[in-house]
Amino acid sequence: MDPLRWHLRDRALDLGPRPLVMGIVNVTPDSFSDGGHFLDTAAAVEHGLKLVAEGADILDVGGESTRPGAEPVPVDEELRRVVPVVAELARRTQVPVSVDTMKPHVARRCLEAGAAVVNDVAGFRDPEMIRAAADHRAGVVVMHMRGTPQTMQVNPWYADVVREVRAFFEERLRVLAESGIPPGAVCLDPGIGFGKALDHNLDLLANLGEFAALGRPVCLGVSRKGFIGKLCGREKHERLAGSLAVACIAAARGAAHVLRVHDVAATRDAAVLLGAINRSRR
Ligand code: HH2
Repeated sequence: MDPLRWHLRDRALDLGPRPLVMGIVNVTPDSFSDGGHFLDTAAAVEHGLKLVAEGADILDVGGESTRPGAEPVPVDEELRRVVPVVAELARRTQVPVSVDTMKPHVARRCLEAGAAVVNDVAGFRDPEMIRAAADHRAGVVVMHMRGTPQTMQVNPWYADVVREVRAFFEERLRVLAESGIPPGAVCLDPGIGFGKALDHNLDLLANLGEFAALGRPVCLGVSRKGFIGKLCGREKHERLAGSLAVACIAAARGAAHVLRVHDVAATRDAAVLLGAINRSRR
C-alpha cells in the first residue's frame, strides 16, 4: 500500500512505519495536566524548542483549555497567548507548527504567522474555519466532539459511538472537499474524552481501524487523559506508562499515525522502536 501522505501548505509528511509525535504546547493557565506552566511567551517557546530537541515531528500550540467545564477564552486573549508563540516557533524550528483552536480569527492569524496546521476540536463545523484553512492550504486535524467543552461530559450517550464518529468523518471529508480542503490535507481524530464516557473511549480505541479505513491519517490524543487515571488509579502526573501503552497499541495496529502527547521524549523512543519493528515485518 502507498504510504499515507499528509499535505500541509507547501510540504507533505509521510506517515510510514513510525508514528509521528505531535508535541503539546499549552499556553494556558488552566490546561488539565500542565496549566500555568508555559503561560508566558518565552516559557512556551522554550518548551516548544525542548520538545523539538526531544524528537517532536509537529508542535501543537493551544491557548484555550478544552478540559470538561473549561471557561471559554475571549478571542483577544487567545490571540495574545498563541500568535507570538506560533510565530517564534515557526521561525526557529523546521517542524510544522499546528494551532489548536476553535476560533477562525485565531486560526487565520496563526496561519499568517507561519502555522501549517489547524487543529480544531470542534471539527470544522464553522464554515469560517474551513475558509481560513482553505485560504492557506493548511493541513487540518478534524476532531470529533459531542457538544462543547462546557457541556460534553453531561451524560454522553451514543447508540453506536464508532458508527457515529465514522459517519461524522465521512460527512466532514465530503463537506471539506466541496469547500476547498482536499482529503490529502486532512487528519482525523476521534476525540478521546470529548463527550465520551469510559466505555465510549474504549470502544473507539478498540476500533480505530474503522477510521483509518477512510484512507486518511488518524491523530490520537490520549496523553494523561482521565480514562487512564480511572482504569489505572493514577494521578495526572503518573499517567505516562498508561499513555504510552495506549498510543503504542493503537499505532502497532496501524490505526494511529500521529500521537498528540505531552511527553515527547518517551513517546519518540516508543515510536522509533515501533517503526524499526514494523520495518522488519516480513
Ligand atoms: N485533546 C486536548 C486538546 N486538543 N486536539 C486533538 N486533535 N485531539 C485531542 O485529543 C485533544 C486536542 C486536551 O488535552 P490538553 O491540550 O492537554 O488539555 P487542555 O485542553 O486542558 O489544554
